[in-house]
Amino acid sequence: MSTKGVSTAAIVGIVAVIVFLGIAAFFFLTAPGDQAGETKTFTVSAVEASGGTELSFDSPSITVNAGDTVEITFVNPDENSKSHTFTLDRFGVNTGFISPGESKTVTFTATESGSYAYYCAVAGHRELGMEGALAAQG
Ligand SMILES: [Cu+2]
Repeated sequence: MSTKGVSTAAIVGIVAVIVFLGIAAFFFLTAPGDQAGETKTFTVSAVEASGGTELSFDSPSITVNAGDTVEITFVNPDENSKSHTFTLDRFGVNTGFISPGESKTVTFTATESGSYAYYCAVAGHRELGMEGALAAQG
């Protein structure tokens, strides 16, 4: 009987610890998430300079919170002469080739914090400067 009494106390103690850890984990895990989950919108334009020998994005960096829904409108202005893309491999984003005068909006969720490169996937364009970084904070 006394053996059973000890084991019952042990079980109650273990359950109490598990409940405490569960509550602690709930607050630890949900607190950062409260700040995420917003929708952030950006417009990124392709820039051609020096007769097309210097290429870039007008927004070389984009900052969001991890968990945010990110909506990017990629614009290839009419005055440009080449097609371009907005490609961000980590989150499976690719506008495909966008001709001068056209634009395309892509939407994705920045599911993980970190810094992720985006670039133009047309051969040679990334090397000429068409790259940037998306920072997902948190
Ligand atoms: Cu390009």
